[in-house]
Amino acid sequence: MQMKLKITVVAAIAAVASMALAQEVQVVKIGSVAPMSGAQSHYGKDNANGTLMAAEDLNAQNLVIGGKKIKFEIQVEDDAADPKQGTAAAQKLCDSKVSGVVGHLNSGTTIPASKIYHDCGIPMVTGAATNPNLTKPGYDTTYRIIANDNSLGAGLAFYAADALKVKTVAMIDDRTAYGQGVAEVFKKVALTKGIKVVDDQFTTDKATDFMAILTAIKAKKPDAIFFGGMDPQAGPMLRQMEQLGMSNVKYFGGDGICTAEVAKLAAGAKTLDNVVCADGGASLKKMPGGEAWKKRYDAKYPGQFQVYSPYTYDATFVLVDAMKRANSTDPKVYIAKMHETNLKGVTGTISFEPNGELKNPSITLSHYVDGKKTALN
Ligand code: ABU
Repeated sequence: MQMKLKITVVAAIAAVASMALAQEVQVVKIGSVAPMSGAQSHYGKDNANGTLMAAEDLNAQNLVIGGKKIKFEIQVEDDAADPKQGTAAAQKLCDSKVSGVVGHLNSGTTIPASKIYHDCGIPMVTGAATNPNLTKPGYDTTYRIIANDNSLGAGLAFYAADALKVKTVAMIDDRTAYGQGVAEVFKKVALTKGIKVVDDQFTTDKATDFMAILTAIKAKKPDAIFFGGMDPQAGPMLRQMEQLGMSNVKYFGGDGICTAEVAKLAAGAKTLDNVVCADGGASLKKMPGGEAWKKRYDAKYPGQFQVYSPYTYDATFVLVDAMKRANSTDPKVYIAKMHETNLKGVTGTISFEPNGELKNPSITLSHYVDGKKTALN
């Protein structure tokens, strides 16, 4: 009788202890890093919004990992699209002991930062940086959930040659890892398709006056310009093309110009109608649940949608999905589960190649109709 009572008391104490443990809340920090200041801050805000929205949705699930209730907190860092600030932000996130990182946005910041995350053993998932060199070192900490520039540049070159019958093109890039890289891919594939490259110009990711290079290009009478760069340059460039009477010149670019903002920055220039750009994934219409997700996003962050937030949303879920499968939020433990990812996200089903690239990436070409980005495929 006494023995039975003892066992019951011990069982009750164990149950209370395990309930207390389950109720203990552990804060798990996830880093979000992108340009939050400067001319590219609209991309950065959109990226951070995707991650914040994911954390809110995950917190509503009251997840228990490793016996503890988990509350996710997002630590937003600003790398200002600058490689040096990018590595400083990466080191700060390592020092803050975040469990994972969503970012960076620019290839020029993401590539050097990826080594820092590798050295401190923290997985990073980018939903925006597209330079193929990112995954070349084969770090087990580096993942990308968007198509890379090999797909974007080639897709645009095929469309230029096959659908639009472009015969001559002038190249411009902003000398960043992304801009130069995507322009090189486009050029290489365009040449194989018989397109003649009549000029090769470059600028910077800070410039806003392109009159000199556009005037030089105009003299070569190209059918099209390919611009490797971002919208703070593409917008004014489109305006200046109109001022120079280059209204019939097609204008190609990758995901960096495929934003809502480029239409604003072009400020009514008719040349916006000549833009064909490529995103490294499905259009929102074709994403599973994409339109419903966008409605929720717009309600939370009116007027802030650009390009990458569905990917940063999914990137956050990818990290947490690996934590759940490992039953640990410790990056040194859950990292082993990253390669086994098979997650149905907003952007599609996400799984990885051995080097951390997305398996089966798709691209979407878009143009602008009445100032609104509209998918072509
Ligand atoms: N993917 C275009 C913008 C970000 C980057 O790769 O630099």
